[in-house]
Amino acid sequence: MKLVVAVVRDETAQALCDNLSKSGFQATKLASTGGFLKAGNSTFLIGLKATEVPQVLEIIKQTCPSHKVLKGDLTLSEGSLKSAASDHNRHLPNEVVLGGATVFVLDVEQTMKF
Ligand code: 2BA
Repeated sequence: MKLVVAVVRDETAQALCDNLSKSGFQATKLASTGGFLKAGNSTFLIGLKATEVPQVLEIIKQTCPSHKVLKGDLTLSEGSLKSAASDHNRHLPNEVVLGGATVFVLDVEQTMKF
């Protein structure tokens, strides 16, 4: 048994929920906040068989493309990003590449449902 932990942009979170569900995978979506930009993102917990990991990684890869955010773009839709940028103004690079997903694959010793 494995646990895939995937941090994705909020903008792609609903599509990821839908695509995982369509393919028969159960997932839990947690509201989370990036430590650097302090903008909201979503963290998925996906419990699955080891043999299913490649399929889930492919779904995540296809659903969550990476996204470049330029300093000048921070006034656009990402409201929380804008305020994060003002907090971090001196440290924020001109261009931040928000990965489509940051993924961790962990071994699970035991799983149970009561
Ligand atoms: P944040 O921590 O808000 O980071 C957003 C983006 O800012 C990062 O995108 C990266 O491009 C940039 N960044 C982060 N720390 C930086 C620094 N010290 N200096 C310069 N640029 C920096 P991603 O790497 O795609 O990460 C997106 C989100 O995934 C992160 O949001 C965080 O919530 C999570 N994440 C990334 N790496 C992680 C890790 N090793 N452990 C736990 N969570 C991680």
